[in-house]
Parts: sequence; C-alpha cells; structure tokens
Amino acid sequence: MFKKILIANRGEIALRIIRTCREMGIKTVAVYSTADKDSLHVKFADEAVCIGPPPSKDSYLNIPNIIAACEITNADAIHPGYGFLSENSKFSRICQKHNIKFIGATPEQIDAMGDKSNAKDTMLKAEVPCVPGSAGLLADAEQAKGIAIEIGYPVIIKATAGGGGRGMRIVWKEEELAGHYESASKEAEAAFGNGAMYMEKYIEEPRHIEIQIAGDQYGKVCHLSERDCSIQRRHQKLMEETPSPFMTPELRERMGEAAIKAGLAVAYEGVGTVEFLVDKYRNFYFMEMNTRIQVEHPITEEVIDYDLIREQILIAAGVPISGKNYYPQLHAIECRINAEDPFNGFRPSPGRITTLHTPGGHGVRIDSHIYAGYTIPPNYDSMIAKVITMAQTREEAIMKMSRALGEFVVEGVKTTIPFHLRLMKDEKFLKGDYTTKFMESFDLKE
Ligand code: MV4
Repeated sequence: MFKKILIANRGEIALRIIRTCREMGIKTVAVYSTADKDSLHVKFADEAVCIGPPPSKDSYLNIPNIIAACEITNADAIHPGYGFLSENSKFSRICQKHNIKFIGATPEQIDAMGDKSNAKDTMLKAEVPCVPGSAGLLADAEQAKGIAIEIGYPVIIKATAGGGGRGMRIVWKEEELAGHYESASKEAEAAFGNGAMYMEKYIEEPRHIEIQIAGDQYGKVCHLSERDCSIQRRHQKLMEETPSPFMTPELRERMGEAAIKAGLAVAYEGVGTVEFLVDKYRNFYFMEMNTRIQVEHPITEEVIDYDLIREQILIAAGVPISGKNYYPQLHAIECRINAEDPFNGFRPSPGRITTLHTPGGHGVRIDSHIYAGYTIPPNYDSMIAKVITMAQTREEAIMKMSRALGEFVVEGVKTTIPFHLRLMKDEKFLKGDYTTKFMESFDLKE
C-alpha cells in the first residue's frame, strides 16, 4: 500500500481525499497556490508545498512544480481529484516515468476517451449503443449534408476534442449546416487546437444519466448503478440524484451491462463514469466516458455504502475488486452550492464569508472546505459546498434537503442556496418529470 499520497487539487475534493487517506493510515501532502495558503486542505494534510501563484496554469496545472513537490516529500502516488490534471494524459505519463503512481486512468485510456469520435468508434465496436451519425470524422460541410439527409434533421455537430458543450451546434435544416459547421470547427480549433468534427442525430429533450463503474488491474469491471444529472445550466450540473426517477430495474440492468462493456473495451482501471443520453422511449446512447472521480460521487457512496476514493486507492495499489454490481439501497440527492448570484444570471460572487452555519442532522452530509472568515478566491471554480441528503424514499430525501438548505447560513457572498430551495418545491421536479431542457424554462422568481 502507498505510504504517502500527494493531492494535486484544492477545495472540497482535496479534503475529501485527505479524509480517506487518514482512515487508511496513508500520509498526505497538500499542494497549494498562494491564493490558497489559508485553505483547509493545507491545514488538514500532513505536509503542504506551495506550487505557485494564483492562476491555475501556474499552480494546479504546473506539472514540473507538482512533480518536484512529490519528489521532495517522497510521496509514492498522486491523486488528481477532478478537473485540473485529472484527465491529462501527459501528466499521467510523466507520473509513470517518475515512478509515481497516478491514481486515475492510464495515458492510453485517457487518450482513447479524450477524442470523442474515436471513443464512439471504440464503443460501437464493443456493441455499446451509440447515436446514429457519421462514421468517424467529417471531411467537410458538403459531406455532412449528405449524411444529414440520410439520418434526418435535426442533427448535432460536435468537436471530437470537445466535451462539456463547446464546439457543438444543433442544425435544424440544411440551409444552416455549412455556416454552423464552419463556426463550430473554428471555435474548436481556437479552444482545443483541433477543429475536427463529427455528426449525430439530435436527440430532443434527453435525460443525462450516467453509470458509475469500477475496474481493476486484472480485467474485472463492475457497475455501481446510475446518477441522474439532467438538472444543469450551460453544461454545469446543479443537482444530481440517485436512483434516477426515470429509471426502471430493466433499464438499469441494460445500461449497467452497456457501461461494463464500455469499461471492458478499454480494460478500464480505476473508477470511471459512462455518460448516456436517454430519450423519452428509454432508448439510451453512449455520450462520453469520464476517467476521473466526479463531483457528484457522494450520492453513489451514500446509496451503496461504498467509499469511492478508498476504492480508487485500492485499485491503484493492485487490490482486486469483488466484481459484483451494486444497487441503490437508499435515495440520495446532491445540491451544488456555488458562490454565485442565482438572481443575476448565476454571476460569480467571490469574497469573504463573514458568517457561516452549516446544516447537520440525520441523513445530511456536507462536503465542503469553507469556514467563517474564509475568503473565496476569484481564480477557481465557484463551488463552495455540496449538500447531500439521503433517506429511504425520494420524497424524504427532498424533505431533508429543504430542511438542510433552510438551516444553511452563508453571509458575505451570494450563493445558489435560494435556487435549490425553490427547486425542491418545483412541481415538475417533485414529480421527477425533468430533462436536460428543465433549466431553460425554470423561473426563480415564480
Ligand atoms: C447530444 C445531445 C442531443 N443529441 N447529442 C452536451 C455536452 C456533450 N457532452 C454532449 N451534449 C449533448 N449531446 C445528441 N446526439 C444533447 C446534448 C446536450 C446535453 C447533454 C447532457 C446534459 C446536458 C445537455 C445540454 C445540452 C445539450
């Protein structure tokens, strides 16, 4: 087992990883930018190393400084958390070369999934259901027109280097195709240095349902059921829940099996997530595979009573998984609390937290790094806490969430708590009747 793990991240996920390491008797090294010198992850870790100034590119993305921090502290593994370097194949490879275990996917697995058109091709070969579309990349807008006629409008063109919605256009009729193709390709070229595009039939009003998987170094892959992440705004998830209110035992079985096939296709090692689009007929299609621990992992942990960070560390250390699948025994909801003003287009609201009272009680979990007097820096993600509630039924989990959010007091900055309080009373949400289009017609003032 590892003796010391360096955590190449900040905020709540750094704390989350430190907690599991402590339980496992593993020493921890925090790294931090000068903006984070007073952060809890720095205080809670056994050792801490400053890796640069506030901008991410100079600190949490600064590979030479992170490797140097690892070498001077003698850490034998790096946990990258989510975001930052968690899906950076170059970093995964550099760790390998330095004999540091990267607690995440191999460079090959990251590259195989990072190119979306290539990932889809791999999934088609593995018989994972995919949206009908172009066979690989598009040569030009003319070729795209021909394929669009075959599959029928609306279609969606996507950047192969994209993900999270950038370099993506919906096309409703042929007249619009060439223009959208050029602008999306240019956007992708500027953002990712790769303008290559592929095309799919556009699935209208889908649900975003993802399956958690785990694979070990010996070729075994299992699934840990689903999370419904359909409530999102501009590709930022706001709330997640498990089980999905749209799920049936049959669909879970079929999606779980497809996710396992996806994992087996790349000999997946570690914990990962296979994202699917699910249409109103419960047809599901592979969308992307994430080769990292995700923000929303706690809801899965709570409904199957399973520490996913511990599992990541055990798998990386070469411990075999049991190989059995896991099914939800409870209902769990996560609300992401951001330092943003929900009444003002979710505009970021960094600054000093003057007063803080966090909720507690039965069935409530808070994953957060904030404290009274903490200053939220403007340089990073605006998430300041995750409120997770769990209960025997969805109705109870929602009631607990309303109760917990009502107790949550954050003064000094604006937060998305009022949004979540309103969401928990929304008629459609209460019925479980929502898709990825939900936020387009949501009005906080109603
Ligand atoms: C789609 C789609 C409809 N049809 N593909 C959004 C981000 C990227 N991962 C893929 N996305 C989508 N792909 C087809 N063929 C709709 C979306 C989409 C979406 C997906 C999941 C969650 C939220 C979304 C919001 C807008 C569009």
